[in-house]
Amino acid sequence: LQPLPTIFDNPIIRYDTEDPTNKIGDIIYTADPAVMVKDDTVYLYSTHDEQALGTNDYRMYDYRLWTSSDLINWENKGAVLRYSDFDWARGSDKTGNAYAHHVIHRKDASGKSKYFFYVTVEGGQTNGEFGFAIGVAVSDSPEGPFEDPRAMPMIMLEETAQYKDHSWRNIDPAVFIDDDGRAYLYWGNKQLWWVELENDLIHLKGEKYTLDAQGKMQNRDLSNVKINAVKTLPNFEEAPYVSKHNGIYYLVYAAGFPESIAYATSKSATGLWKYQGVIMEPLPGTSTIHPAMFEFKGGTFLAYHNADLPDGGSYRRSVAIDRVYFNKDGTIKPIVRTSK
Ligand code: FUB
Repeated sequence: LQPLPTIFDNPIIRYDTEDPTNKIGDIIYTADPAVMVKDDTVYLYSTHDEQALGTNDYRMYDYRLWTSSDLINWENKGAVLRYSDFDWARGSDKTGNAYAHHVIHRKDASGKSKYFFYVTVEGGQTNGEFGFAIGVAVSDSPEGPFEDPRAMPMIMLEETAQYKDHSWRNIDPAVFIDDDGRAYLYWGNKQLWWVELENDLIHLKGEKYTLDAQGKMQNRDLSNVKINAVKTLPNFEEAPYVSKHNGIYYLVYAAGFPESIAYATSKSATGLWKYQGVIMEPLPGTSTIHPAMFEFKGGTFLAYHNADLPDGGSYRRSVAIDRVYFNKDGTIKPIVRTSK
């Protein structure tokens, strides 16, 4: 058995290239890691920063997939989903920026695995106001192609209308499937929200709708849907990520601005979340940090992003991984950042 890595050649994603070893080619900037583990393979889905040097805004059009069986060697699987794959995605600047996302898998009734890709893209508003919305695309393969089964977002601006001033309040989806099979969608900026999902993982629990002749959702009615706000997380900024380790539920998130990584623990996926502190301080050169905590071959790891590639910055970020170590009481030791 190969020992699990404790030191990483961070950032782990450096080049966009035909070379599947990710060792040569043009520099690629990646951010917002979301990790899915299946059959001894780690599927790391990242966003993709394409901003020109010296310009201060996000330019993000597609989602990239990187796979590994040892967390050291990464294979570049290219772009597996784009904002333009969502018919409703369109921002005020006629683009549809593809912000952070999450990918999970679950077997359907016939025992076949399905892959669910939750995204943040601009568009989909019904009231003429532009903002970010959360959607989902589904595939039979972790490498896609992913298709939008709803043809409309899951969460739009009106669902969180208490925060009217804030058009990017519905970002950063993370889905957690509990041991009893119930699934929850978490998301938010400044305010953390969660909602239970239907078994199909593409509708909100209680969501009503009709289908038109083309099978597209219409007449959406959320009057029976309960959208919950979590109030116990100090400095919650964005990027929630829920996972379970040794019987404890963990919620890691980006806190404050510039962002650090903080976390909370709970006895259930629905809270009450108890704040436990900061495990990584803000990083040089980037105001965001976007954590994802996952288990692989018996170890626990934290993926996040830094700005450590040449010409890196807040809009030219890079995915990194480090090891997570727990204290006996389940609290997390401060993460030690490594590089080679
Ligand atoms: O990458 C765009 C946004 O920056 C993400 O949605 C946030 O989590 C932050 O990383």
